[in-house]
Amino acid sequence: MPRLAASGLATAATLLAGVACAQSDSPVDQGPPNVPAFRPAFPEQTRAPALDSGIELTVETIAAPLEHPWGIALLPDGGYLVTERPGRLRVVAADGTISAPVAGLPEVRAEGQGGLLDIALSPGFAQDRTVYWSYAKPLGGGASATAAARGRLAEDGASLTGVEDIFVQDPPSPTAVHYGSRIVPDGAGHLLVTTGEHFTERERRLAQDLATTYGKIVRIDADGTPPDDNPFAGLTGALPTIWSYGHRNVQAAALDAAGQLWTIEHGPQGGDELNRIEPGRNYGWPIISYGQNYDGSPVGEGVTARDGMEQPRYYWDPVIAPSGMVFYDGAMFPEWQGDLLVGSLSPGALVRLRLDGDKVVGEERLLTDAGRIRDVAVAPDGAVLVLTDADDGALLRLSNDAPPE
Ligand SMILES: [Ca+2]
Repeated sequence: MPRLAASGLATAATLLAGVACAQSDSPVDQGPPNVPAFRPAFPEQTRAPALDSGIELTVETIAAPLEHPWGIALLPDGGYLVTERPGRLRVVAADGTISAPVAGLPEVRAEGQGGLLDIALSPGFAQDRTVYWSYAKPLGGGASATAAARGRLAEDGASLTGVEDIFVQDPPSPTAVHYGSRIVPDGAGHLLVTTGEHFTERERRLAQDLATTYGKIVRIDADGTPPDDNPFAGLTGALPTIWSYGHRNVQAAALDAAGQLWTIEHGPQGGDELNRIEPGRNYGWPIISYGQNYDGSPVGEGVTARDGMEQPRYYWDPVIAPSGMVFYDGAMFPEWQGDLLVGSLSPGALVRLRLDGDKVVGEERLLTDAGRIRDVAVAPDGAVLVLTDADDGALLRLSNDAPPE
Protein backbone atom coordinates (compact mmCIF):
# COMPACT_ATOMS: atom_id res chain seq x y z
CA MET A 1 0.00 0.00 0.00
CA PRO A 2 1.46 3.42 -0.91
CA ARG A 3 2.52 5.92 1.71
CA LEU A 4 1.31 9.50 1.42
CA ALA A 5 4.66 11.07 2.13
CA ALA A 6 6.98 8.62 0.42
CA SER A 7 7.31 10.36 -2.95
CA GLY A 8 5.42 12.24 -5.59
CA LEU A 9 4.65 9.01 -7.39
CA ALA A 10 3.34 7.39 -4.22
CA THR A 11 1.19 10.43 -3.53
CA ALA A 12 -0.33 10.17 -6.99
CA ALA A 13 -0.94 6.45 -6.49
CA THR A 14 -2.60 7.14 -3.17
CA LEU A 15 -4.88 9.69 -4.75
CA LEU A 16 -5.81 7.20 -7.46
CA ALA A 17 -6.45 4.54 -4.83
CA GLY A 18 -8.85 6.91 -3.14
CA VAL A 19 -9.77 7.37 0.48
CA ALA A 20 -10.61 3.70 0.97
CA CYS A 21 -6.90 2.94 1.33
CA ALA A 22 -5.67 6.13 2.94
CA GLN A 23 -2.49 5.74 4.92
CA SER A 24 0.02 8.11 6.40
CA ASP A 25 3.39 7.61 8.06
CA SER A 26 1.96 8.77 11.38
CA PRO A 27 0.68 6.23 13.87
CA VAL A 28 -2.80 6.19 15.37
CA ASP A 29 -3.23 9.13 17.73
CA GLN A 30 -2.81 7.43 21.11
CA GLY A 31 -0.92 9.69 23.50
CA PRO A 32 2.66 9.32 24.81
CA PRO A 33 4.14 5.96 25.80
CA ASN A 34 4.41 5.07 29.48
CA VAL A 35 8.01 3.97 28.97
CA PRO A 36 9.50 6.35 26.40
CA ALA A 37 13.00 4.88 26.88
CA PHE A 38 11.99 1.56 25.32
CA ARG A 39 12.74 1.17 21.62
CA PRO A 40 11.15 -1.37 19.32
CA ALA A 41 13.31 -4.31 18.27
CA PHE A 42 12.44 -3.75 14.60
CA PRO A 43 10.63 -1.06 12.58
CA GLU A 44 6.86 -1.02 13.00
CA GLN A 45 6.91 -3.33 16.05
CA THR A 46 4.78 -0.57 17.58
CA ARG A 47 2.96 2.52 16.32
CA ALA A 48 2.61 1.28 12.76
CA PRO A 49 1.29 3.84 10.29
CA ALA A 50 -2.35 4.74 10.80
CA LEU A 51 -4.81 3.32 8.29
CA ASP A 52 -8.17 4.77 7.34
CA SER A 53 -10.63 2.43 5.66
CA GLY A 54 -12.86 5.36 4.84
CA ILE A 55 -15.76 3.06 5.75
CA GLU A 56 -18.79 4.34 7.61
CA LEU A 57 -19.78 1.28 9.59
CA THR A 58 -23.46 0.72 10.21
CA VAL A 59 -23.89 -0.50 13.78
CA GLU A 60 -26.95 -2.53 14.69
CA THR A 61 -27.80 -4.19 17.99
CA ILE A 62 -28.58 -7.86 17.46
CA ALA A 63 -29.20 -8.69 21.11
CA ALA A 64 -29.26 -6.79 24.41
CA PRO A 65 -29.02 -6.62 27.31
CA LEU A 66 -26.31 -9.17 27.98
CA GLU A 67 -24.52 -8.95 31.33
CA HIS A 68 -20.78 -8.70 30.69
CA PRO A 69 -20.82 -10.97 27.63
CA TRP A 70 -17.37 -12.53 27.20
CA GLY A 71 -17.32 -15.06 24.37
CA ILE A 72 -19.32 -15.77 21.24
CA ALA A 73 -19.63 -18.79 18.97
CA LEU A 74 -21.68 -18.87 15.77
CA LEU A 75 -24.24 -21.65 15.47
CA PRO A 76 -24.89 -23.29 12.10
CA ASP A 77 -28.56 -22.20 12.17
CA GLY A 78 -27.65 -18.50 12.15
CA GLY A 79 -27.88 -18.10 15.92
CA TYR A 80 -25.15 -17.55 18.48
CA LEU A 81 -23.89 -18.91 21.77
CA VAL A 82 -22.88 -16.09 24.10
CA THR A 83 -21.33 -16.41 27.54
CA GLU A 84 -22.08 -13.92 30.30
CA ARG A 85 -19.22 -13.62 32.78
CA PRO A 86 -21.43 -14.01 35.90
CA GLY A 87 -21.89 -17.63 34.81
CA ARG A 88 -24.66 -17.88 32.23
CA LEU A 89 -24.61 -19.26 28.70
CA ARG A 90 -27.27 -17.88 26.36
CA VAL A 91 -28.50 -18.99 22.99
CA VAL A 92 -29.20 -15.90 20.91
CA ALA A 93 -31.49 -16.73 17.98
CA ALA A 94 -30.81 -15.30 14.53
CA ASP A 95 -33.56 -12.74 15.21
CA GLY A 96 -31.83 -11.64 18.43
CA THR A 97 -34.10 -13.38 20.90
CA ILE A 98 -32.10 -14.18 24.05
CA SER A 99 -32.78 -17.56 25.65
CA ALA A 100 -33.07 -18.41 29.30
CA PRO A 101 -29.68 -19.51 30.71
CA VAL A 102 -28.60 -22.89 29.32
CA ALA A 103 -28.83 -25.48 32.11
CA GLY A 104 -26.00 -27.77 33.14
CA LEU A 105 -23.01 -25.42 33.36
CA PRO A 106 -20.58 -25.93 36.24
CA GLU A 107 -20.30 -23.38 39.03
CA VAL A 108 -17.94 -20.53 38.19
CA ARG A 109 -16.04 -18.08 40.37
CA ALA A 110 -17.65 -14.85 39.22
CA GLU A 111 -15.37 -12.39 40.97
CA GLY A 112 -12.75 -9.94 39.78
CA GLN A 113 -11.95 -11.00 36.23
CA GLY A 114 -13.30 -14.50 36.83
CA GLY A 115 -16.47 -16.15 35.67
CA LEU A 116 -17.67 -17.86 32.53
CA LEU A 117 -15.23 -16.87 29.80
CA ASP A 118 -14.84 -18.16 26.23
CA ILE A 119 -17.02 -20.52 24.18
CA ALA A 120 -16.21 -22.52 21.04
CA LEU A 121 -17.96 -25.13 18.92
CA SER A 122 -16.46 -28.48 18.10
CA PRO A 123 -15.48 -28.59 14.41
CA GLY A 124 -17.97 -31.50 14.22
CA PHE A 125 -20.70 -29.62 16.07
CA ALA A 126 -23.39 -30.30 13.45
CA GLN A 127 -23.04 -34.01 14.27
CA ASP A 128 -21.63 -34.16 17.81
CA ARG A 129 -23.32 -31.04 19.36
CA THR A 130 -20.14 -30.60 21.44
CA VAL A 131 -19.16 -27.21 22.79
CA TYR A 132 -16.07 -26.16 24.73
CA TRP A 133 -15.79 -23.30 27.18
CA SER A 134 -13.29 -21.78 29.56
CA TYR A 135 -14.07 -20.47 33.02
CA ALA A 136 -12.79 -19.57 36.45
CA LYS A 137 -13.27 -22.76 38.45
CA PRO A 138 -13.82 -22.43 42.20
CA LEU A 139 -11.44 -24.79 44.00
CA GLY A 140 -12.26 -24.22 47.67
CA GLY A 141 -11.16 -21.73 50.29
CA GLY A 142 -11.76 -18.83 47.92
CA ALA A 143 -9.16 -20.16 45.46
CA SER A 144 -9.82 -20.72 41.79
CA ALA A 145 -8.06 -21.40 38.51
CA THR A 146 -8.64 -21.27 34.79
CA ALA A 147 -10.42 -24.35 33.51
CA ALA A 148 -11.81 -25.65 30.24
CA ALA A 149 -14.76 -27.99 29.92
CA ARG A 150 -16.89 -29.63 27.29
CA GLY A 151 -20.47 -30.79 27.00
CA ARG A 152 -23.20 -31.61 24.49
CA LEU A 153 -25.75 -28.95 23.73
CA ALA A 154 -29.27 -30.36 23.54
CA GLU A 155 -31.03 -30.02 20.19
CA ASP A 156 -33.38 -27.44 21.72
CA GLY A 157 -30.39 -25.53 23.14
CA ALA A 158 -31.85 -25.59 26.64
CA SER A 159 -29.22 -27.68 28.38
CA LEU A 160 -25.74 -29.17 28.37
CA THR A 161 -25.15 -32.82 29.19
CA GLY A 162 -22.04 -34.93 29.66
CA VAL A 163 -20.28 -31.93 31.12
CA GLU A 164 -16.67 -32.60 32.13
CA ASP A 165 -13.53 -30.61 32.75
CA ILE A 166 -10.79 -31.20 30.20
CA PHE A 167 -8.26 -28.77 31.67
CA VAL A 168 -7.75 -27.27 35.12
CA GLN A 169 -4.89 -24.88 35.75
CA ASP A 170 -2.75 -25.78 38.75
CA PRO A 171 -2.12 -24.70 41.49
CA PRO A 172 -5.36 -22.99 42.62
CA SER A 173 -4.88 -19.25 42.99
CA PRO A 174 -6.16 -16.91 45.71
CA THR A 175 -6.09 -14.06 43.17
CA ALA A 176 -9.24 -13.63 41.07
CA VAL A 177 -7.60 -11.87 38.12
CA HIS A 178 -5.53 -12.82 35.06
CA TYR A 179 -7.36 -16.01 34.07
CA GLY A 180 -6.95 -15.47 30.33
CA SER A 181 -8.78 -17.25 28.64
CA ARG A 182 -9.63 -18.18 25.09
CA ILE A 183 -10.24 -21.65 23.72
CA VAL A 184 -9.50 -22.33 20.05
CA PRO A 185 -10.01 -25.65 18.21
CA ASP A 186 -6.96 -25.97 15.92
CA GLY A 187 -8.80 -27.84 13.17
CA ALA A 188 -6.57 -30.89 13.67
CA GLY A 189 -8.34 -32.39 16.67
CA HIS A 190 -6.69 -30.33 19.38
CA LEU A 191 -7.76 -27.41 21.54
CA LEU A 192 -5.55 -24.46 22.33
CA VAL A 193 -6.38 -22.87 25.68
CA THR A 194 -4.84 -19.60 26.82
CA THR A 195 -4.32 -18.76 30.48
CA GLY A 196 -3.02 -16.02 32.75
CA GLU A 197 -0.61 -15.88 35.68
CA HIS A 198 -2.87 -14.37 38.38
CA PHE A 199 -0.97 -11.10 38.51
CA THR A 200 0.78 -11.01 41.89
CA GLU A 201 4.59 -10.77 42.12
CA ARG A 202 4.71 -14.26 43.61
CA GLU A 203 2.39 -15.85 41.05
CA ARG A 204 3.60 -14.09 37.89
CA ARG A 205 6.97 -15.81 38.20
CA LEU A 206 5.19 -19.08 37.52
CA ALA A 207 4.78 -17.97 33.89
CA GLN A 208 8.41 -19.13 33.54
CA ASP A 209 7.82 -22.37 35.48
CA LEU A 210 7.13 -25.36 33.22
CA ALA A 211 5.72 -27.29 36.18
CA THR A 212 2.60 -25.10 36.25
CA THR A 213 0.12 -23.87 33.67
CA TYR A 214 0.23 -20.24 34.86
CA GLY A 215 0.96 -17.86 32.00
CA LYS A 216 0.86 -20.62 29.37
CA ILE A 217 -0.85 -21.64 26.20
CA VAL A 218 -1.82 -25.27 26.52
CA ARG A 219 -2.64 -27.75 23.77
CA ILE A 220 -4.84 -30.72 24.53
CA ASP A 221 -6.92 -33.30 22.73
CA ALA A 222 -10.68 -32.85 22.88
CA ASP A 223 -10.83 -35.04 26.01
CA GLY A 224 -7.98 -33.20 27.74
CA THR A 225 -5.19 -35.64 26.92
CA PRO A 226 -1.87 -33.95 26.06
CA PRO A 227 -0.86 -34.88 22.51
CA ASP A 228 2.39 -36.84 22.20
CA ASP A 229 3.89 -34.19 19.91
CA ASN A 230 3.56 -31.35 22.42
CA PRO A 231 6.96 -29.69 22.93
CA PHE A 232 7.48 -30.76 26.55
CA ALA A 233 5.87 -34.21 26.37
CA GLY A 234 8.11 -36.66 28.16
CA LEU A 235 10.35 -33.99 29.68
CA THR A 236 10.88 -34.46 33.41
CA GLY A 237 9.66 -31.52 35.47
CA ALA A 238 7.56 -30.05 32.68
CA LEU A 239 3.84 -30.41 32.09
CA PRO A 240 3.02 -32.18 28.84
CA THR A 241 0.04 -29.89 28.16
CA ILE A 242 2.22 -26.78 27.69
CA TRP A 243 2.46 -25.40 24.14
CA SER A 244 4.19 -22.08 24.91
CA TYR A 245 5.12 -20.13 28.04
CA GLY A 246 6.13 -16.79 29.48
CA HIS A 247 2.71 -15.19 28.94
CA ARG A 248 0.93 -12.67 31.15
CA ASN A 249 -2.84 -12.63 30.57
CA VAL A 250 -3.91 -13.91 27.16
CA GLN A 251 -7.47 -12.84 26.35
CA ALA A 252 -7.28 -12.98 22.54
CA ALA A 253 -6.37 -15.91 20.30
CA ALA A 254 -7.11 -16.86 16.70
CA LEU A 255 -5.81 -18.94 13.83
CA ASP A 256 -4.76 -17.23 10.62
CA ALA A 257 -5.71 -18.55 7.16
CA ALA A 258 -2.76 -20.95 7.29
CA GLY A 259 -3.84 -22.37 10.66
CA GLN A 260 -1.09 -20.57 12.58
CA LEU A 261 -2.00 -19.50 16.14
CA TRP A 262 -1.61 -15.86 17.10
CA THR A 263 -2.44 -14.44 20.51
CA ILE A 264 -2.67 -11.05 22.16
CA GLU A 265 -1.96 -10.60 25.85
CA HIS A 266 -2.51 -7.75 28.25
CA GLY A 267 0.69 -6.00 29.19
CA PRO A 268 1.07 -4.12 32.45
CA GLN A 269 1.26 -0.30 32.07
CA GLY A 270 2.28 -0.40 28.42
CA GLY A 271 3.31 -3.54 26.62
CA ASP A 272 0.20 -5.27 25.28
CA GLU A 273 1.63 -7.86 22.88
CA LEU A 274 0.68 -9.58 19.64
CA ASN A 275 2.54 -12.89 19.49
CA ARG A 276 2.89 -15.51 16.79
CA ILE A 277 2.92 -18.72 18.78
CA GLU A 278 5.54 -21.39 18.08
CA PRO A 279 5.55 -24.57 20.17
CA GLY A 280 7.98 -24.68 23.07
CA ARG A 281 8.95 -21.02 22.84
CA ASN A 282 9.33 -18.62 25.76
CA TYR A 283 7.45 -15.32 25.30
CA GLY A 284 9.35 -13.66 28.10
CA TRP A 285 6.97 -12.54 30.85
CA PRO A 286 7.88 -11.40 33.51
CA ILE A 287 11.54 -11.22 32.45
CA ILE A 288 11.08 -8.98 29.41
CA SER A 289 8.28 -6.52 28.71
CA TYR A 290 7.60 -3.29 26.84
CA GLY A 291 5.60 -2.04 29.83
CA GLN A 292 6.15 -1.11 33.46
CA ASN A 293 4.35 -2.02 36.67
CA TYR A 294 1.25 0.00 37.56
CA ASP A 295 3.24 1.86 40.23
CA GLY A 296 5.77 2.95 37.59
CA SER A 297 8.50 0.56 38.74
CA PRO A 298 10.28 -1.59 36.14
CA VAL A 299 9.14 -5.12 35.37
CA GLY A 300 12.08 -7.27 36.46
CA GLU A 301 15.27 -5.58 35.32
CA GLY A 302 13.38 -3.25 33.01
CA VAL A 303 14.54 -4.90 29.79
CA THR A 304 12.65 -5.61 26.57
CA ALA A 305 14.77 -8.39 25.08
CA ARG A 306 16.77 -11.39 26.12
CA ASP A 307 18.32 -14.30 24.26
CA GLY A 308 16.01 -17.28 24.09
CA MET A 309 12.89 -15.16 24.50
CA GLU A 310 10.55 -14.27 21.68
CA GLN A 311 9.84 -10.71 20.62
CA PRO A 312 6.19 -9.72 20.18
CA ARG A 313 5.27 -9.17 16.54
CA TYR A 314 3.66 -5.93 17.70
CA TYR A 315 3.13 -4.07 20.95
CA TRP A 316 1.09 -1.18 22.26
CA ASP A 317 2.16 1.51 24.73
CA PRO A 318 -0.18 2.95 25.89
CA VAL A 319 -2.23 -0.22 26.02
CA ILE A 320 -5.47 -1.06 24.25
CA ALA A 321 -6.48 -3.66 26.89
CA PRO A 322 -7.03 -6.36 24.25
CA SER A 323 -9.74 -9.02 24.47
CA GLY A 324 -11.00 -11.08 21.56
CA MET A 325 -9.68 -11.20 18.02
CA VAL A 326 -10.32 -12.69 14.62
CA PHE A 327 -8.59 -12.75 11.25
CA TYR A 328 -11.06 -11.18 8.85
CA ASP A 329 -12.02 -13.53 6.02
CA GLY A 330 -15.45 -12.24 5.01
CA ALA A 331 -16.76 -10.94 1.70
CA MET A 332 -18.29 -7.69 2.99
CA PHE A 333 -15.01 -5.80 3.45
CA PRO A 334 -12.66 -7.11 0.73
CA GLU A 335 -9.97 -4.57 1.65
CA TRP A 336 -9.71 -6.12 5.15
CA GLN A 337 -8.94 -9.62 3.87
CA GLY A 338 -6.47 -11.31 6.25
CA ASP A 339 -6.40 -8.35 8.62
CA LEU A 340 -6.59 -8.87 12.35
CA LEU A 341 -9.58 -7.34 14.14
CA VAL A 342 -9.00 -6.94 17.88
CA GLY A 343 -11.32 -5.88 20.67
CA SER A 344 -10.06 -3.05 22.90
CA LEU A 345 -11.52 -2.72 26.36
CA SER A 346 -9.72 0.54 27.05
CA PRO A 347 -9.84 3.07 25.44
CA GLY A 348 -12.50 0.94 23.70
CA ALA A 349 -12.37 0.23 19.98
CA LEU A 350 -12.22 -2.36 17.28
CA VAL A 351 -8.55 -2.27 16.32
CA ARG A 352 -7.65 -3.35 12.79
CA LEU A 353 -4.09 -4.50 12.11
CA ARG A 354 -2.88 -4.96 8.54
CA LEU A 355 -0.28 -7.73 8.35
CA ASP A 356 2.36 -8.45 5.75
CA GLY A 357 3.57 -11.95 6.57
CA ASP A 358 4.39 -11.85 10.27
CA LYS A 359 4.77 -8.06 10.39
CA VAL A 360 2.17 -5.46 11.23
CA VAL A 361 2.26 -2.69 8.63
CA GLY A 362 -0.73 -0.58 9.61
CA GLU A 363 -3.27 0.05 12.36
CA GLU A 364 -6.76 1.53 12.42
CA ARG A 365 -9.12 2.23 15.31
CA LEU A 366 -12.77 1.64 14.45
CA LEU A 367 -15.90 1.79 16.61
CA THR A 368 -14.28 4.11 19.14
CA ASP A 369 -17.59 5.20 20.67
CA ALA A 370 -19.14 1.86 21.68
CA GLY A 371 -17.32 1.29 24.97
CA ARG A 372 -15.41 -1.84 25.93
CA ILE A 373 -15.16 -4.50 23.20
CA ARG A 374 -14.76 -7.99 24.68
CA ASP A 375 -14.96 -10.38 21.72
CA VAL A 376 -14.99 -10.26 17.92
CA ALA A 377 -16.28 -12.67 15.26
CA VAL A 378 -17.07 -12.65 11.55
CA ALA A 379 -20.60 -13.51 10.42
CA PRO A 380 -21.19 -15.72 7.35
CA ASP A 381 -22.14 -12.63 5.30
CA GLY A 382 -18.89 -10.90 6.28
CA ALA A 383 -20.39 -8.52 8.81
CA VAL A 384 -18.31 -8.13 11.98
CA LEU A 385 -19.86 -9.14 15.28
CA VAL A 386 -18.68 -7.69 18.56
CA LEU A 387 -19.64 -8.07 22.21
CA THR A 388 -19.61 -4.96 24.37
CA ASP A 389 -18.53 -5.49 27.97
CA ALA A 390 -20.94 -3.77 30.35
CA ASP A 391 -23.63 -4.52 32.91
CA ASP A 392 -25.99 -4.03 29.97
CA GLY A 393 -23.68 -5.21 27.21
CA ALA A 394 -24.76 -6.16 23.71
CA LEU A 395 -24.08 -8.21 20.62
CA LEU A 396 -23.54 -5.71 17.81
CA ARG A 397 -23.37 -6.20 14.04
CA LEU A 398 -21.06 -3.93 12.05
CA SER A 399 -21.77 -3.81 8.33
CA ASN A 400 -21.66 -1.66 5.22
CA ASP A 401 -25.43 -1.91 4.84
CA ALA A 402 -27.28 1.32 4.25
CA PRO A 403 -28.12 2.74 7.69
CA PRO A 404 -31.68 1.99 8.82
CA GLU A 405 -34.08 4.89 8.09
CA1 LIG B 1 6.30 -11.24 25.79
